[in-house]
Amino acid sequence: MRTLRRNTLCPVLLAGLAAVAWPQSGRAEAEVAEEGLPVAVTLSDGSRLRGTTPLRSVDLQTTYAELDLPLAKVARIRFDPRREQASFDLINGDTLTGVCFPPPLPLDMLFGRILVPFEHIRELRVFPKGRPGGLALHFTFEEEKGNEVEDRSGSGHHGVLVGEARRVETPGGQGVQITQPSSHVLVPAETLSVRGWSELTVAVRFRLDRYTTYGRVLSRGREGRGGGFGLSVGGVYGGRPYHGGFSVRLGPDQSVGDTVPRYAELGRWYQAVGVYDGEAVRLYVDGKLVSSTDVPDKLRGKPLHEDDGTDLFIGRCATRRTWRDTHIVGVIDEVAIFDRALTEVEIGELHHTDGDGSRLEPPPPPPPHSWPRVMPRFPPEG
Ligand SMILES: [Ca+2]
Repeated sequence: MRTLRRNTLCPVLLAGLAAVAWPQSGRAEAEVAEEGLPVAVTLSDGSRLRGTTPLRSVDLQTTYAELDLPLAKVARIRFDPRREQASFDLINGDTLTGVCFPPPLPLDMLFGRILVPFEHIRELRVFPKGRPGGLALHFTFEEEKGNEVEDRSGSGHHGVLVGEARRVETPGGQGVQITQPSSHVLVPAETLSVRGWSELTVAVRFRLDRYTTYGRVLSRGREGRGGGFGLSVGGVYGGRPYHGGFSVRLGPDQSVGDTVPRYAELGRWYQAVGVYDGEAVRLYVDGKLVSSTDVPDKLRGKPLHEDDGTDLFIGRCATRRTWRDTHIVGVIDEVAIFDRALTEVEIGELHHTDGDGSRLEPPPPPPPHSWPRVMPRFPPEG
């Protein structure tokens, strides 16, 4: 085990540890990997490290108490440049500030364990879900019975077909067709919440057969109030094309996102991917970046916010539940949600590569019977 010291933060030197930094046996490595919390560390010089840490808690001295905060309840820790204050964003949306002098952070990376002194750390983000690749929900709509929609990520975020939503043939086997205002796929609030997530990626494949007002493909919210994210492809309003976009909610009345001109032609399959990484909100269509909005300074790095009772609607708007034109008319397939920001390379692979690594023809036309599956694992950031 080695301690990362001042002026030794360059990736070249870190990589140089590779040959000597496999101290544990294979069994011990597996135990650490199973138990460790995924984290991303931003250092004072701006470089970023990803890995897992076996650290369970951090002491924080506030003006009123000394707290031993479980790291699994923390979304983000920020240190001010003079190290006089630390700010803890918790997964329930609370923020605590105080004085914090923890021991060096043990970080298990691709090449073994290093110790990162906290005086080098500007920001630490924690990903409490702990699944490989951060996949939190995956709907393929294949081989299912009744109205149940199975979450293939293993996270238990199952959904249900509502109203007239029904399974139909797609280039990826089966998907869900939506034709009625009262129809959608529902993942209820008690099943999935994105509150407190530091990062997010959502992906969906769809085909529109007719335009409605918003083209709201993925929508979190409860009646009258939006949730952690929303993704629209656009529609028609007053006879004119209506914009689409991807946005995230970072506070009760604070959303960040971008609007883009309606991009979906009728009758053609697309894949849309929305990403939030704390710094920017991005929208990709068919693997290519189409918009990017920087998060304002005062909101930068904030975790996602949403209220209790926030559902996920797939195929219609979750907030205007009584309106008759906020659904889509079309077909949806391959919905995936990750609790981390996928890189541009990973998004390209998500679009073009299936789990076995075989290449697919780029759309259009849609490939016949072999859509990409979400990859079970991802290479670490280089
Ligand atoms: Ca499918």
